[in-house]
Amino acid sequence: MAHRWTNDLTLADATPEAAFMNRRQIMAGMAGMGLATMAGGAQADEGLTPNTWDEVTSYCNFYEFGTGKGDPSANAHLMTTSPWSVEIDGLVDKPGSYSMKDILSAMTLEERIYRFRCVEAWSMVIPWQGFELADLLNMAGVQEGAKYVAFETLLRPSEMPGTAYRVIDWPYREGLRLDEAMHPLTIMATGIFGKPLPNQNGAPLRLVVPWKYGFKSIKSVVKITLTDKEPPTSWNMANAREYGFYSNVNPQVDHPRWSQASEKRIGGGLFAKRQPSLMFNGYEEEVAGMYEGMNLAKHF
Ligand SMILES: Nc1nc2c(c(=O)[nH]1)N[C@H]1C(S)=C(S)[C@@H](COP(=O)(O)O)O[C@H]1N2
Ligand SMILES: [Mo]
Repeated sequence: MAHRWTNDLTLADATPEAAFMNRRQIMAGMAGMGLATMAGGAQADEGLTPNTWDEVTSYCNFYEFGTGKGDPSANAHLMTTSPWSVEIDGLVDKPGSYSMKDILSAMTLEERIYRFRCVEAWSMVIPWQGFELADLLNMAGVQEGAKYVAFETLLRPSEMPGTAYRVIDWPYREGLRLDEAMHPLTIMATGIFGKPLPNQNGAPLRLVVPWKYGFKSIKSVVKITLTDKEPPTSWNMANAREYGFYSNVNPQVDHPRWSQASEKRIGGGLFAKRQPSLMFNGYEEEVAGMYEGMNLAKHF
């Protein structure tokens, strides 16, 4: 499903919802034959039946627009997402301001259906469109000595009513180790369900790291910095005891205030059973090697 982005072709043209639905049926059929359809370990099993558009776009966390699950869908229309550019700086060969247009014309968009697991112990399955973060970082030219990647979300208080409250120290900041950032499962998403990313889901460009808790998947990114030091991250700064830098999904390491052993699948209905959470959110085979020899309870 790899697809070359051109400026006269919108993502909706590339993957209209009807075609997407057909693809879902095809995937369901392949699942029946026991075939894996996705690179990167995402198998077409029952657990990967995507959530609905309404679930993904109305049950959100985007604290810049309020802390309620419905606040982002109610308020994120206030955010201007065009024009948009991303500042890429630090240990790169070509630092500068990259416009969304320049980025999209250079990147190959593809579809990735990923499990998404929030640290609050709920989960969804989301069909993203986007490109590998590695491609963007390689475009900027990662210099020797870079060990981490830091990200920042737009901070525009006039369009973000939630930033009037110091729930966290704005702007929202996240970070990855360089090998995590360069991993082929790590994408920058530009769309969901074959449509451009709605503002509440982090338009026009948001990180998706499927083996980590959802808060690592920072939305509406305006700045990417390559650095040699572990960067400060918003949730870790807010409460280091509860939110570690790594935040890999790990059913064996509980949050100090709740168990991470199971999760509630959004849309499962009021009486749905919780489902067991998976090590690295089901991507263990692909990513565990990056953490070999690390004490995952200590580096949580
Ligand atoms: N800038 C920013 N990014 C953010 C958040 C946020 O509040 N602000 N919330 C995070 C959390 S806790 C989760 S679970 C996911 C939710 O993504 P979704 O609403 O698209 O499902 O976004 C993450 N990225
Ligand atoms: Mo989250």
